[in-house]
Amino acid sequence: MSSFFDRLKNKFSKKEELVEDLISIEEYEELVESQLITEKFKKGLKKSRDNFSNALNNLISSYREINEEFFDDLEELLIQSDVSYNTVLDLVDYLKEESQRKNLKDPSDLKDMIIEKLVEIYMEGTSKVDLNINNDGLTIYLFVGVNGVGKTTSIGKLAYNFRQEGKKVMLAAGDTFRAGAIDQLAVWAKRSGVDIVKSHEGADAASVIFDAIQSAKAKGVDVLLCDTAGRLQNKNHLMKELEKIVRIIKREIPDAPHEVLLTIDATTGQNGILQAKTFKEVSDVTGVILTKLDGTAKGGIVIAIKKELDIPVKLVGLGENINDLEVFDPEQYIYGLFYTENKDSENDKLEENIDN
Ligand SMILES: Nc1nc2c(ncn2[C@@H]2O[C@H](COP(=O)(O)OP(=O)(O)OP(=O)(O)O)[C@@H](O)[C@H]2O)c(=O)[nH]1
Ligand SMILES: [Mg+2]
Repeated sequence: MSSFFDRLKNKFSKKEELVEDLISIEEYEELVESQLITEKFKKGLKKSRDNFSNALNNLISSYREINEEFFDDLEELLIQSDVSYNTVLDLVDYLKEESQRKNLKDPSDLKDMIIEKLVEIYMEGTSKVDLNINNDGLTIYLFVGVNGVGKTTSIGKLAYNFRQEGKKVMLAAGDTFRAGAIDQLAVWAKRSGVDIVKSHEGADAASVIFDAIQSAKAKGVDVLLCDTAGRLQNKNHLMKELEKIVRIIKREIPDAPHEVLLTIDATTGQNGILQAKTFKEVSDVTGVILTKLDGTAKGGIVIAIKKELDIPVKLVGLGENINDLEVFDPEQYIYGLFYTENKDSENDKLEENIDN
């Protein structure tokens, strides 16, 4: 039987579909679109992939046989990639048992097993979780998180994505706290070609969002994206402000906010997880946006979020450009993390042929 990873690879290389010449224009466009997304995941996860694959290859080639020391080094490597501690212990226990059971001696025999077990741990009960949309009227998303994680940037990118889908989008400048925050959001509104409701620095954030909801209703907006100030979980007055914002949104539309998206900077690693845990206790977080994956070599953080926070990752930031925000797809992610360049060169050639 082919391994999970082989099956994944077949799925994303789509060779069979390419050779079948009778596909409709819609199917063709869908195929090209899905390959573009695959490319983005591959590119955005390059650092993590290089780091992990290289380190794993080095480790494997530096040991002649499987022994305790090898497992210690492997543990360290995985922990450094931000796979959570408990997951690493489980994984290494499993490898020890399997290598004894199958009487394996050569470390290279463990390589596929490590990757496949990581995939299995991650995929346990996981599927792609779509963003919650209110089909009968206004959809409201609230963006929360500590300072500098990428809330405002993600709003700009998501606004652009929704616009591309033909939705009418509005932004609410609910960060009235940090100097320059309102202007920054206004720049994103312009870039993505959507409306913005704003007030002045120091204004009451909840009242800005209240005004935005009124305006969005009046103008028949589909999606309202609400920016908020970056706040540390121990700053009480900012946490109270967040509660007030949620209260006001609910008073206007009882089912809203349809998503409370906690933004986490992937480069902060385990620290980001700790912040997020406290955050989760005070707000009703419905999903995570994991930003700056392109800037970290520690893509294992996705596994830690799954295991320790139990909140679905809904969106990932794979770069700084407007089209670098993608809906999180566990299979695309795993593929981007583990695929190897050489084996795919055949597929790249096929892609070049499509482009020409
Ligand atoms: N490389 C990369 N950079 C990103 C990504 N997302 C955001 N950034 C950068 O991160 C920095 C901070 O982003 P902001 O959107 O201002 O973060 P914020 O959470 O709104 O920050 P505050 O408003 O200060 O709390 C900016 O320089 C962004 O360009 C990403 O996915 N990849
Ligand atoms: Mg911001």
